[in-house]
Amino acid sequence: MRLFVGIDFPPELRQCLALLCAGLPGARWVEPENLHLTLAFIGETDDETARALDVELGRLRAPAFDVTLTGVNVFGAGGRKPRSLWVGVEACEALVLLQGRVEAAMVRAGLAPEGRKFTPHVTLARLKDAPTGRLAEYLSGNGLFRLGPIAIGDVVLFESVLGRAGAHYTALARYPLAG
Ligand code: 2AM
Repeated sequence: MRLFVGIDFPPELRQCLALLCAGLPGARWVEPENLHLTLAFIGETDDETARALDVELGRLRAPAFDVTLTGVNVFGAGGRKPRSLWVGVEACEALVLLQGRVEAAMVRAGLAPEGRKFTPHVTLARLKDAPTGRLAEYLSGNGLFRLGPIAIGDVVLFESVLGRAGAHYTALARYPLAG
């Protein structure tokens, strides 16, 4: 099983985000139903570890909170070869706290923590040779994008199934945050 832990959004909010998924050549857009915020990528996992992770995530205690999505940006070698396009998240201590607790749950389940700095984001597209000028236009044209506050009431354990048309994400379990 290929797993990750994240946050999903209600369909109407995914539809708002999906409005950003157009107008850039070289972008392979994420399907609206797949739009999510990754807290921790786990990767290929055996059943026993997956069960241990489920138990530990079930023990996770963290408060529910609101997030606001804001702005658009790219990841990739110093901006010269951008490889993914994403929507950012306004600074949110509760989200950082939650991500730390998810990593702690992973470690208790016998998994290695991610190790890299958490940059909360919602990936909109993978980029392949997006023309520099068009990308700059896209980023400045959507720079004021803002969506929220969005109430986050649970954390989701997702399975990622890789198919020919790309990955499809299925929610395997939900862990409620404290009201
Ligand atoms: P990304 O969207 O920011 O690229 C499921 O694959 C999720 O896990 C993706 O949203 C992806 O984040 C994240 N992820 C993190 N590291 C990954 C990796 N090495 N391979 C695939 N996905 C990864």
